[in-house]
Amino acid sequence: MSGKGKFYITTAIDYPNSKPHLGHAYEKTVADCLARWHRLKGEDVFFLTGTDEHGKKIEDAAEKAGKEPKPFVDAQVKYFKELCAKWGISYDNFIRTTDGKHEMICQTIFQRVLEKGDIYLGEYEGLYCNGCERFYLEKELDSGLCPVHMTRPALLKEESYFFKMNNYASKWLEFVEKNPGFIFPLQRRQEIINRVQEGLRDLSVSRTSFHWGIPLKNNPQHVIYVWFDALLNYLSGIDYSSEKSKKFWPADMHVIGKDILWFHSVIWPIMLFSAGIEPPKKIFVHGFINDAYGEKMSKSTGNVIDPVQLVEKYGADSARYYLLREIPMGEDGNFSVAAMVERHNSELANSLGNLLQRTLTLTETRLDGTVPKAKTSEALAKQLNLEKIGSFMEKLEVHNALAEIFSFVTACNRFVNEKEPWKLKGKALEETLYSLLDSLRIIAILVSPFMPGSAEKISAQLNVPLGSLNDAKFNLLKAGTKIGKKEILFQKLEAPKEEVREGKARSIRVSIAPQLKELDLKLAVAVIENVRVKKKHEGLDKKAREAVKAISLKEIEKSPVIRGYLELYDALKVKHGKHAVANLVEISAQSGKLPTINTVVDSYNLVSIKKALIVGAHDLDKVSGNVKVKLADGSELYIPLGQSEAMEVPKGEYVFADDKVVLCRMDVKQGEHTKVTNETKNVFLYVQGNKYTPQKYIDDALEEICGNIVKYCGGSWRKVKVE
Ligand code: ME8
Repeated sequence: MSGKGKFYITTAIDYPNSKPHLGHAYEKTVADCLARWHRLKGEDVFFLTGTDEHGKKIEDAAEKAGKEPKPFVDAQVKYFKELCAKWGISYDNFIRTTDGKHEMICQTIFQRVLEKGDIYLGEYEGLYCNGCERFYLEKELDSGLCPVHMTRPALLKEESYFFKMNNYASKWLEFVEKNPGFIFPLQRRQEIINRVQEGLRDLSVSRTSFHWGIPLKNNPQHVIYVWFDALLNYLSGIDYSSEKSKKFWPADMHVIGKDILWFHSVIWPIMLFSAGIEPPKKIFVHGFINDAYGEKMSKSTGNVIDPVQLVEKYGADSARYYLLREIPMGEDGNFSVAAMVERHNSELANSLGNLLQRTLTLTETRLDGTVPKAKTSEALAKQLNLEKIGSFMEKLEVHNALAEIFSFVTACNRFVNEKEPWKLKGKALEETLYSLLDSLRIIAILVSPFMPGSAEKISAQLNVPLGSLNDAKFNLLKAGTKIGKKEILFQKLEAPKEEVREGKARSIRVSIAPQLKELDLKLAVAVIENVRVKKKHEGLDKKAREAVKAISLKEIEKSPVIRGYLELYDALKVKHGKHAVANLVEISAQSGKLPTINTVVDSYNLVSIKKALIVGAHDLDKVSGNVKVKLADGSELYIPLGQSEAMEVPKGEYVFADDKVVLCRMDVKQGEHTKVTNETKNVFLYVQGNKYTPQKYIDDALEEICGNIVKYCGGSWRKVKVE
């Protein structure tokens, strides 16, 4: 230990009523990555995870399985431990709420709060959802159903102990004001504050209608409410009141999902206030993992991915890399094996794996497998921005930290291509290979929180110990080191056949080239699935006529939105004539109506002229792979509307290209082969913005357009993230 301080991090404890799912694996991976990062910094880390084993939900699941609750959970917990082992989750303790020590600590704290006068005995009548293990008010239900599980809560009436939460509402508000980072990300904070400001209801904290729980010391008819019991795992997991707990409490971070924020950010600190214990420092809320279509994974939909089988087949580091790189922290993310395999092949196998392979092969063949005496190229070393990586990690922007590390991997590959070491000799060869070996040593350290297995493999092949963040400095690789045995780091993976379910559009990724982002090109993108395109629609025609009447060409031409596009074209030094939107308005003004194409195109043209925005749409099923918005180098081909001959796109324009061809040019010179026709089932649509359009302006436009399309053509839509 370096004496740099402690870091106590926890995950939620999972209900073991069924096998673990990908959401559980994601949460543990996020927490594990942070735990490993803090260990790398030399901090004394304690990482706790575990299972939440009491309550009605577990009792019911055990009964269904024909077992007593304890043997049932004993068997189930094995799956959660297996998950941790397979995913490389480096916990320091795995707490089970059926552990005797935990039960004792719960009873003690409950008693303490009772004696303080914050708990009283009463009677409760209310609607209880077993899935959530909580009561609901009528107004909180969705057509009488639990909003999470879509099941009807049961009406329960029983004697219960109540916790007077409102005694601590103002203390809580003060605490949160003093600790603005307590709930992270920030946007979740205000909503919780508003709810607390409305006042807090007394919380029922014991149950008598079933027995699978921790009995109260003073009244064993009652078992402790499962959430009161579960939250205390964060204290019992470090042996509350031991030396260890004195050192590690308060917890630095509870990593949880968005559905249980209320319990962690309000109930938990208030329990601690009452018990006279310091509250934790931060509640870090991650988003949910959905399936490739953005739908919740559930057994009934049949879209559940078994996290253990997944890593057995594809490897833990690929899955960890994908989840940590793909999903901006705090946001929901879609998971598809195809997208994971794509990242694995391009970023892990081609980029990192290839760099290691090339460097080791050259060292072996040209330098007899021995690290030469040389120094790392300063130009290359400058490409690694450790400060930026560290700052992303501190801000909990784990995806950005990983992207920054990989931009150094790219820089190393560029260095190889520029230096062409296979052509070099003597000092030049030695300096080049030393630079690469030394950089790989540092890369291994930096990727170790994200991909611990691969980091170990890189170090072993370099034949150096992995080291800590202190060792992530250049020129520490010792000359004379004999490199280890070579081994392929990432085997290329076969992409599974994209599974397209009936009436469902496949998932698609969209990225904008950095140069275009710098010029403030913005996008809002959606997929609309299962549309029924018609030639025309009376209601739509009427709306279009009204829209045309309301618009003036002069105003459109003066609009800052249009100016933004034209300035963008000027910055790219490309020729442009009348703007596409102005063109559309002009044509429409002449005939008094928008040109009728089909109900999808008409639906978006309507918003396009109203908001002066460029909108493009394609038949998603004719788009190959993913879409990149990039600068044309003059060699790209596209087929203009109504033609069959391909022509070249002028250099300097930007284009929307799929994996094979250009779909359309910058001001929506739509290509022929992906245009939306009456046969189209699924649509890929985007709204282009520029420096004069706040993201919200184009997001709102997207929402309006998709609303129109669904109204006139049916189907449903979902937003697509832009990278
Ligand atoms: O809530 N994506 O247990 P749990 C990401 N026992 N995370 C998800 C997810 C998804 N699709 N589905 C669930 C409980 N989670 C309680 C916790 S803590 C004192 C008690 C997350 O098994 C969820 O948000 O239902 C939670 O953080 C964790 O998985 C365990 O969920």
